[in-house]
Amino acid sequence: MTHLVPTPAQLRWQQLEFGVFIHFGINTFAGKEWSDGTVPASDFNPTELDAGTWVRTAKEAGARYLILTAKHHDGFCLWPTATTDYSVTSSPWRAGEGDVVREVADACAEQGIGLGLYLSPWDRNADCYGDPAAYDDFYVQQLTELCTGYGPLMELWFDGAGSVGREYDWARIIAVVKEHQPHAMIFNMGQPTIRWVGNENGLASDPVDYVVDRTSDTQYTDSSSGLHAGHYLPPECDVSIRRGWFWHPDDEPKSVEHLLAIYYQSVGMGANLLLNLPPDTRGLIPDEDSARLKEWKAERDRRLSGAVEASVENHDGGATLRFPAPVTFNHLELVEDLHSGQRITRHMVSNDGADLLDAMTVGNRRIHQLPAITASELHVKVSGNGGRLVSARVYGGALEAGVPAIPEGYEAPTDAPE
Ligand code: FUL
Repeated sequence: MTHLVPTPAQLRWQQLEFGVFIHFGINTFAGKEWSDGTVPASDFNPTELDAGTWVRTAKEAGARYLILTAKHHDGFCLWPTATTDYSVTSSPWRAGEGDVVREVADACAEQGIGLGLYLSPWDRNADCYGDPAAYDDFYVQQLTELCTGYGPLMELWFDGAGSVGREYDWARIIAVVKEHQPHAMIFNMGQPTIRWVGNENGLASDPVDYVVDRTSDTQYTDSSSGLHAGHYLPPECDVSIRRGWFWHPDDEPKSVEHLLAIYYQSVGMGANLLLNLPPDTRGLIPDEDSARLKEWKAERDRRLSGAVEASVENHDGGATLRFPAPVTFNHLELVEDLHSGQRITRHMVSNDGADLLDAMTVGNRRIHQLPAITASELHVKVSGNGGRLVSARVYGGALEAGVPAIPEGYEAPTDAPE
């Protein structure tokens, strides 16, 4: 068993835990999830676009980074690129002088959160797409513009949709990132440093392994990555607050309960959560979505209130957690020391000889919701060579809180939307 260690940038990224995804572009105005590159650029005309409110909403929900679709599969560019006319420059918005990427980058910098960009490899507008060498040039130029024009980026999102069977010149593409944004995480393709969790429901499942053999467990497999045995690639769980990634008038935000279930099964399992908030045709996040986010954040805070920190004494095969006095709680949070890699493969917690839980990985942060119990000491039995906890705490601020569930029958859209 290998114990590949994270780079400092990977660890920092994992500790950010939660980011907001922004899907915004020509699709917003066409009412589509995927458009085919023929929707006129003149349709892009947000009436009240205010990137500062996007970032504020993200921050208020607890997000520590934001990823914007600079270009989706339709090829429409949210910045004034020199590579194509199919961009904000050909739109009436800000009289063709606007730059959404700039406004978002400035807002992120002002409000102190990290910025990441999504640049779809699949491009349904570019004339040169059918000529792989010419398109690699075009794509490298777009990526260079984004990597050099907008300050530090913390993540580049390379989406695999539409690219099955297509070989891009990943060595060249990744070299651009390495040269200009060496600390940025690379999502999913090329030479990834983080991976897709494998579904669009925002859900990880136990065990959440950071060292894996492959990047994509399902449909968007990248054959060119060259990854085989054992790479440290922590997962990111992407999901939209609505059904669609882009805004549609008849769509609605998920319930607080659904969002809570997602939180426990992503951040609470040691994976990052990337929650999409689609701005509407005004260029604003709909009020009902902002209100839902506030309720969700308040409920998370309520559940994770009344924290009592335990002292942690690691020993061979486990750890003893001691509280200053007997404490009543229904949440237990454990943090693994990841500096020498992810080592804990299983952990079992007991109190006074009674078993409380039996689960697999711990990782960056594992949150267990339990029936309320009072204890002054807990014993954690750990499997996995040299696994150590760095901290442990319990929360008892909402002892009556129920276990949230994903609504029955809910399934994220899976088919390619046309
Ligand atoms: C998918 C895309 O096809 C969707 O439109 C969306 O961008 C999602 C996050 O990734 O692969």
